[in-house]
Amino acid sequence: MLKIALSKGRIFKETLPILSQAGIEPIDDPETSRKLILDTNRDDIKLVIIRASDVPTYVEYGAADVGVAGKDVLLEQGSSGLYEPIDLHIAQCRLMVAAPVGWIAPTTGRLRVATKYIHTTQRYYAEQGKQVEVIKLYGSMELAPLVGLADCIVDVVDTGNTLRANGLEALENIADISSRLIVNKAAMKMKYVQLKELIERIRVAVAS
Ligand code: PRT
Ligand code: MG
Repeated sequence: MLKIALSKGRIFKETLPILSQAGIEPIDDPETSRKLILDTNRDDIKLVIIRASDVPTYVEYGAADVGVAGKDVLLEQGSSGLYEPIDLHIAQCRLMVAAPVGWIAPTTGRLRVATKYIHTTQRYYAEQGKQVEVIKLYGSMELAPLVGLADCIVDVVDTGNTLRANGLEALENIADISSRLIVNKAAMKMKYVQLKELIERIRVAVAS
């Protein structure tokens, strides 16, 4: 049995055509079903539906053999305990610093940066030798500079519509983001034949 961990929403939607090309079709639709473990047309493969930020954890602990996770999540949580064999080129976006339009960074004092990517943000500024105060948020980062909680934010940006709607603009690109196939290291040994086959099918599907 192989378990594939996926999050609802854009990752599920964009992974579905790849799985389909690889010969895997879910029986239930996670957007309408309340089931968290979905059967597929293959009785040796199940899909496990979890929060995007929990996918690396499930795969690292072997609760799922493989998963699909955004590079933003992998950068933030560290992925040294995982194999990351394929860039799926889906759910693409950029991890960026954004601030109110016309904002000029102060030359003295500590910058206050609101984000859910606290480790990545800390690392980004540390590499530039800048001391910043990172404020951890769980969502709606765009609000923080508007109400004086922070000077700027670090968040993923796709169209930029959310930034624009809130009078913010992107200033610096920290990383180009896409979703990756991740694989449990022990499973790669124990279920080598099954996993190798799955990975190769997905590789072909992504290339086509
Ligand atoms: O469920 P949970 O809230 O824990 O997770 P999540 O919100 O991170 O999940 P989800 O499904 O929203 O995102 C999953 C992955 O998709 C992320 O980890 C990214 O790798 C990737 N991705 C790609 C994005 C976006 N594009 C994106 N635009 N994730 C989030 N957004 C947000 C962005 O932060 C902004 O607030 O969508 C909003 C709209 O973006 P604009 O620029 O198009 O307006
Ligand atoms: Mg979300």
